[in-house]
Amino acid sequence: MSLHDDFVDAATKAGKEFVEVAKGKHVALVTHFDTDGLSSAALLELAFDRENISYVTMHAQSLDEIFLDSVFKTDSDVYVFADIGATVLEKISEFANDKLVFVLDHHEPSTNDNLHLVHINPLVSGVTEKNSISGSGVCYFFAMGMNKDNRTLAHLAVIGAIGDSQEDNGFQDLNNRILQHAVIQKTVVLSKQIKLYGINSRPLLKVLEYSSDVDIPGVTNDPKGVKDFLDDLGIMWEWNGRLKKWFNLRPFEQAAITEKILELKGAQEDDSKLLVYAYSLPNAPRREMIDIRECATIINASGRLEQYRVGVNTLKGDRDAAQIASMNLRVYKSAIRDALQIVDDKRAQGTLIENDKLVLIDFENKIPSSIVGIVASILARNKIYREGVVVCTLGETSTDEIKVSLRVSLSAKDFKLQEVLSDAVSKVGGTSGGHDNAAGAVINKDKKEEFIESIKASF
Ligand SMILES: [Mn+2]
Repeated sequence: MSLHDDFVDAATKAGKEFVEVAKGKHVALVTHFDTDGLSSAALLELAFDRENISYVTMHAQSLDEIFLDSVFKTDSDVYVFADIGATVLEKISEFANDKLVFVLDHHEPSTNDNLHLVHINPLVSGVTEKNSISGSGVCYFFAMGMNKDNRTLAHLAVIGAIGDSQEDNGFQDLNNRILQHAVIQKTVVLSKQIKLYGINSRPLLKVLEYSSDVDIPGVTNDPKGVKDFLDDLGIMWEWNGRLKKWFNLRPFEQAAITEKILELKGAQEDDSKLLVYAYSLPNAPRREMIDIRECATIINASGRLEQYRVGVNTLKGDRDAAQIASMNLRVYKSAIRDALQIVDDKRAQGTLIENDKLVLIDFENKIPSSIVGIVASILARNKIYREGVVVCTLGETSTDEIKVSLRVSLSAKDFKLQEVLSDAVSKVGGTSGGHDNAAGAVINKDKKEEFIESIKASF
């Protein structure tokens, strides 16, 4: 048996064990707040429903003591952590006392000690390759142990894996097994498609104009070229005054566009780079969620805006939730635009802390604190700062705390951001976590100035 089989075995056995004790009882479910975490929640909730297990679901970006305390105060019969928990196993077991806990995760475990909890993790089973399986994938095999009928939920684990960027022109072994289950269940349709992003959500004209991934000669970044291109193929880009989208085209028109693009690219690149796998959800609650990549982006936005229930219910197929989720994506994108505008404004006013080692932006309460991390990542990736400049962003949470994110620009090496941050946090109190080139913390609002001074002194 391979290590992959060992892992699947461990996960399904745990699922079987779980259902025996949890049937007809109450479960507290805690998941990560990103697409993979929300997919884990949707998958497990549907599996719980099938067994008459009642539940309360909570979501978090990281597990601090206040949060764990509230989890174990729910007085549930069983506790399940999904796509979260592996990095704080000791802390969980401390709060759990003798309660029955399952941790279903794929993050690096904080200990190998056999604590008093069931920990299902590919890394524990010795599966060490990167991107082998997502948190929701772990939940999928666990749910298969609960009841084989849960194979109808495989598509949720495919969404989670794509949300965690585990797809790279196909999947690794464990994810691939899940994909096969979903394809057989017809909950995911697999096809090869020209590499155009936003194909179901943006008008065809825009999809072609912004096709920088493919870089079509005479078409990409050329609005007139796009129209000429479609005219030549005899394809109309609008109908009754509405701009057409890819799904409005007939299959032969889609094929003609694909062929023409491959022809225009000629011998420059081989087709395998231009044609990518497309994963579609035939039962998606809305058109723009048919493409799993787009669906994952939409779910992520609801998570970032702390509208977890909207994300989970959308994944469970709720049409009303899906409508709000689509709106949330627009809200999220505009929040990011606002944040970047604030940076420009502050720079113009000279109120930005910016030198050749550190850029520090205090967003106060002007953006949702849940996006300070992503904004720091965007700034660090944007090539506006030279390699190795540390970007620090701060924002106020709704509970009057300060969320801090640290990133290093252009993935410079030899940084120990987590150490630097935990040093600074240890002086003012609070919690921190992360790794060498991305770290985050939560501190008390009263300690903000002191903390900023300490970070400034660190670089
Ligand atoms: Mn994950």
